[in-house]
Amino acid sequence: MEIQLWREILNPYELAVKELTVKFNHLIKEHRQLDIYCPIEQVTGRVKSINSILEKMQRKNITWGNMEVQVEDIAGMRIICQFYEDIEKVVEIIRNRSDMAVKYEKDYITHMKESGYRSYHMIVYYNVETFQGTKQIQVEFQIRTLAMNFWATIEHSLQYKYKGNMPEHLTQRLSKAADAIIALDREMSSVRSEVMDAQNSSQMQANLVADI
Ligand code: 0O2
Repeated sequence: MEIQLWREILNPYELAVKELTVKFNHLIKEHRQLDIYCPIEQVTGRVKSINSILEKMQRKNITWGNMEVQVEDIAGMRIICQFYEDIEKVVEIIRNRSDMAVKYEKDYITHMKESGYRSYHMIVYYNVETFQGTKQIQVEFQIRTLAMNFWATIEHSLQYKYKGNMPEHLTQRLSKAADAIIALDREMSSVRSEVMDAQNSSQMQANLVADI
């Protein structure tokens, strides 16, 4: 397919990723200004690469006519939380938003993938305004803790390096590391209230200094 046609297809997805990045960052800012603990630590977004879209279409036997319906993660948002408990709060925020509607959710936290991957996925419908009018697109949200993200980032790089043929010893080490991530998230949850207190008071101090 011509590059110009790809641009036309991907443009609304780029707009959606930009808009959603601004919106969720603004949410973080609002929490900070109100001195309220924010369940969102960091927000990133990306539009899937053309190669990655083509690879998925081939792997899942997706036709051109069905591409925008069946490739649900052309627009991808990643929301990183400090604590395991924050994930549910973010999920609720997304469920309750009026600018998106949930298509379905996949809980890879309760149901960890065989690889050890853990994350909460939500596919949502989102409207963007283009010069041709309103276009409804799908966006995949991945919500996970800092620790889960650390594991997924390293594992993703190794998957890329070994192109799906990861040596068994590495798979086993990643599986052990996934267990360690579960333990780490549990440990951090157990000190959550103390950490939140510390962050609230340092935020209050920062605000006091800013007010002077
Ligand atoms: P990228 O670079 O993030 O775009 P699929 O898994 O693609 O066959 P499905 O069912 O649409 O099909 O998606 P799934 O498994 O619910 O979620 C796909 C995305 O979740 C992946 O996107 C990854 O970002 C992430 N993911 C899923 N499983 C794993 C895993 O075992 N390890 C890591 N590191 N990430 C995972 P893409 O398209 O792979 O890549």
